[in-house]
Amino acid sequence: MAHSTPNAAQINRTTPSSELSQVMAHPESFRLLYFPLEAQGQTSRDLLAYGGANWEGVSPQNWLEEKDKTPFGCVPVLYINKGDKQVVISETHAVENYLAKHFGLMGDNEYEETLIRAFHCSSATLFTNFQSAVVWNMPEVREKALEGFKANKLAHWVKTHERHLMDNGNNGHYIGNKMSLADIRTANLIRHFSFQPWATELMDIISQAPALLKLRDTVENDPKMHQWKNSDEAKKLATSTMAFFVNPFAASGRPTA
Ligand SMILES: N[C@@H](CCC(=O)N[C@@H](CS)C(=O)NCC(=O)O)C(=O)O
Repeated sequence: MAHSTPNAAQINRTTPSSELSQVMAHPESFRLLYFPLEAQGQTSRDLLAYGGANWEGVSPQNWLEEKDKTPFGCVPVLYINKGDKQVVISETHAVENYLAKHFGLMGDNEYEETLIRAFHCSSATLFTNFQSAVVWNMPEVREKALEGFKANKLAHWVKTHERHLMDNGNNGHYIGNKMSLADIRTANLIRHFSFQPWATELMDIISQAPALLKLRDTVENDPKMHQWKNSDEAKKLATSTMAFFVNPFAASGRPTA
């Protein structure tokens, strides 16, 4: 979709922060800038869809030009609008935490919120571990890195998350009996593995963890999530994500050897 990226290289320090906070508390619409892939942008999209927000997802048209208009030179970036005011926030965790809190997905009290942040952090960290150790590693060492990732980081994540989910009654949620940011992040992580060229071997490991599968299914079968995932936009993102990760270097212009 054509759009122009506002210049948010500098954080707004002229408008009183109390006014900007009001924009965040009572937003009229959102725009999320991310590449046309699920990956690191998908949890924010899911949160916007789940929350029934007035939002649109846009992709960079000319990334090299737009990069310097973002706060940290990377996406996702969330533009929050109210009247003629706009708040721009960046960094995945900041965006996801804001959206989740705004849509009531951070538990019922500080203890639950902290646990949700912990589960979220654990799954988000495994995602970045996987991306740097395997996906973006040099092609000649990738298979070996994958073996290490499966045996160590992934095995440990599966073991600990499965235990905590079982302790919560294997009800498809990390905390109590309701959806949270952590549930959505983990469902996306599992989905991310299923989009990889090594999906079968990664999913073989996760398939041995029934509570993790139950969580994924609970998130995906939630009526609001199901409707969003079956929209043309979401289906297109799933297709392009799968195609992208067959050879991520092809799109980035780095060596493919
Ligand atoms: N620390 C950032 C990292 C985000 C990130 O790595 N974004 C990637 C896409 S997944 C990006 O913008 N890559 C383009 C670039 O670095 O030029 C966050 O957590 O949001």
